[in-house]
Amino acid sequence: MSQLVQLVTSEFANKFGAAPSYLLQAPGRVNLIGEHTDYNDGFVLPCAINFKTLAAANKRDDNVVRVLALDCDGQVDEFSVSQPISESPQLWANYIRGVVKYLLERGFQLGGADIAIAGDVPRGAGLSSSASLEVVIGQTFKALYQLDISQQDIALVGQQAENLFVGCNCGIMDQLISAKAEQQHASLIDCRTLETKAVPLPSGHSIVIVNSNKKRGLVDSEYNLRREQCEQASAILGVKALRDVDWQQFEAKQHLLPPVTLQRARHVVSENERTQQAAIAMANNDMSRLQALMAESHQSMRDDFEITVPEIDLLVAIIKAEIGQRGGVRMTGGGFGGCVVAIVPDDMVQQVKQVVLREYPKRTGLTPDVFICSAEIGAGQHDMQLTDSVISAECA
Ligand code: GAF
Repeated sequence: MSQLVQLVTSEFANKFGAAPSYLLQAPGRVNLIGEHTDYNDGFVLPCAINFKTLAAANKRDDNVVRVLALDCDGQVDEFSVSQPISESPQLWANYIRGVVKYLLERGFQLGGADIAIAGDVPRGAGLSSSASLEVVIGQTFKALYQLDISQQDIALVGQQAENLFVGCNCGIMDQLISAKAEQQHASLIDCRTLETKAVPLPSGHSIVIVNSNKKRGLVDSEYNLRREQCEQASAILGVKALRDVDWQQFEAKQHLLPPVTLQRARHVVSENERTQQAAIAMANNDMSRLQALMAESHQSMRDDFEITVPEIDLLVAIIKAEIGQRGGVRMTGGGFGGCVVAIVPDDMVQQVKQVVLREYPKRTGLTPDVFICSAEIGAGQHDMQLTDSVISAECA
């Protein structure tokens, strides 16, 4: 049994006085390309990773939900599904309350539950620890009360909780990939239709994620501001969303946009095209094309969308200098710190790791975490006995 399974099941028993009958999991994710395109109805290319949130759970006979958060100093939240669900002063608890509230609003009949939660998705790193928490809670109530709800709808409920209850206007990418990912594949997601297409990862390459450990500031306010700027651009261009503008149309109409809005729109329009091309390059194992697209994506996030920070640009430069044309690297996630993702030839992984561990601290005073990741399956039941690959994932 893995350490994480051991922790969550034994602490569940200590707290609630019985062994859990259910164990659910939902993974974090890394986005390979397609940043800030999801809320513009565009395209993204993420995969789920071998870091996840686990929930051990039992049904209760009453309407009380009790949640033990093992990653938050064992704090407990308690609320009732038969009373209006209000905000908790504990931030983590609102992800849970929000999901339950919107499940109830969709008409699902829920009763009480005892739940213990623990995970190993690095928090605040842009690897979707929040989405994995929302999705595992949706998954838990689906299992406990045999809800007839699709993985897609669990993702939508998670997004609703984050938008309306927690207050971050995120798109659908993180929840959808956590709920629906396929093993050893990335997913090209059309965020308008929510259609997903599995894309095999390039053979002979590994996904390397480096957490800059640069503390992220103002993430939600800057994120929400970017979203407003994109909406302003689509209003001026007379389209429903920036997804509806291709590069030619953008070039013809860009003079209508004020300077900053123009930059934001240029990122989104070009990123949508890059993302679709990257899916083709990946399926064809065309690494030289993929690396060029990832490099352009990073540049666009740095110069037009202005969501990178110097530490992230430095990590990208260090890795790029090492892998050259043989792999791709870019910032991943919402921005303002967090992680970079690299697709690295297997025979260069250790070398890249060593260079990052040597050079990055020297030049920033920060210690990075290097994760060599696999692409994992989306949320569902977790085998109580299974040895968890999460724990054996290689972490620097
Ligand atoms: C965050 C959001 F939650 C996603 O919806 C997405 O917009 C991403 O930032 C940027 O691509 O992870």
